[in-house]
Amino acid sequence: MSSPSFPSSFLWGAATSAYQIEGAVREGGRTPSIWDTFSHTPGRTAGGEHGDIAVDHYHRFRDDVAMMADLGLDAYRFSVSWSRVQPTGRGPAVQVGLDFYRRLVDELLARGIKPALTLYHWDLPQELEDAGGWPERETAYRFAEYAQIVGEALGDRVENWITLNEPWCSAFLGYASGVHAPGRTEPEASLRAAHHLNLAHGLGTTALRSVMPARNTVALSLNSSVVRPLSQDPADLVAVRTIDDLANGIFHGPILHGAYPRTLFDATARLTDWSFVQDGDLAAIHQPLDALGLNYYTPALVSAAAERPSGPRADGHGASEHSPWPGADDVLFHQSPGERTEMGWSVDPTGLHELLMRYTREAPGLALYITENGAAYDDKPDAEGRVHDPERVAYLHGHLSAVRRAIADGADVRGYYLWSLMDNFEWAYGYEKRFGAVYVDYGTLARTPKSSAHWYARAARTGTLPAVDEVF
Ligand code: PNW
Repeated sequence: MSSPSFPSSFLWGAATSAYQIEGAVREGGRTPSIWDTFSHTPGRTAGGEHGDIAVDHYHRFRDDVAMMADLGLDAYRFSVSWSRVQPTGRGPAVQVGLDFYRRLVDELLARGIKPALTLYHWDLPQELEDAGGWPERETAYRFAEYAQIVGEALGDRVENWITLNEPWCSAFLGYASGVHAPGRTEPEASLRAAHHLNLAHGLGTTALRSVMPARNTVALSLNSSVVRPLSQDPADLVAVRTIDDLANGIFHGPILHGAYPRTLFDATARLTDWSFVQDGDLAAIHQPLDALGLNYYTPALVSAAAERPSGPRADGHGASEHSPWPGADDVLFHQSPGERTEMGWSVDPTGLHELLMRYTREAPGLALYITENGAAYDDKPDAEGRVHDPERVAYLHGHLSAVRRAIADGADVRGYYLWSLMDNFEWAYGYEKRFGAVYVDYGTLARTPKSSAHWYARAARTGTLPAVDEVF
């Protein structure tokens, strides 16, 4: 049975990030980022795993680009390692670092693949963390300088730019729950981090525009949550509001509308008076965007809690006694119904449709991209070395169908980047969680497209979704 088509200009892409795939952490003058430090600190990542070698993309990028071309991808989203380009997080750039990305981009362009460059996917130069990290305002200024350097170097060949990936994770997993680098558990500092990430986005956008051709686009990627109430009880609806502010409004408020939600100030009043927001900051943050990137995996289900329960939380954000939701001690997270991926995240494509429609209302006329969507499954090669991943095919089919439905309902969705091109270092979970459409053998580092990669390649080629049981 054939399905309705996507617009012919729809971009079929895949995404990765620097620390998760590159390896070569000491080459070309690169210095440690907070993820090098964190992953080499005992007890921080599963099995003590780290990205020293990762999937060795730094040395294999030509083959990886050839593989993308074989899969018929239109677009590839990658990130730049800040400390490869500016080892101390300040001052002049290292040419070797910039050259790596220039070669990668040229290889992509030669194969007709559009690069989408993310400036910051969580790997802050350690020196900047030693000076205080994102809770310090200075880090936002450093980011703007770094953005300008990369914009000057690559603005002539990269059209699509993303300032930050998922500032929620940087601020709240990094500085509140501490399950991500730098592993700090300071609720007040995490709110300052969120504001300085917003400021970095705004100043970075302005810096990019000052050095790049006007045709280039600047966006950011949010892991905006779809937050649902456990019941229609008014207290549960307040819980939704609180989490929606802390997950979404704290970023899209200032970025899209030039203001933080008032209810966010109420919820966090016990922790901070927000006096770190200086005059002019909101105007600096509120820069026109060319597009908004949305990363979607699973919805959240919340209720009000009479008192904070003890024991591990059910929010799927990793094991920590410390909450990534500062000020929301009165909110309880529940496991959403339905089937789950290896991450324990429920599979629910209706959340993606809801998210796209929400941002269509929130930012009328703004182009939207899904800059990440995908799932981890326990993939294993069979006797012939083939990797069959019907669950991932079903996940992609369901979520791409939701995207198409949103387009039919009026959402201006321009493209989709599957997370991830290939298996890689899944942060605190190490290498055990496989998100790739391409399987990586961690012994040999050989790449083998899974059946989902072949399925996706067919979708990209035809602009329609093959049936889930079609295997290529
Ligand atoms: C995103 N959460 O991470 C990242 O952008 C990717 O680098 C990552 O590999 C991918 O999704 C899969 O995890 C997230 O706890 C990590 O809500 C954690 C959360 C959300 C996104």
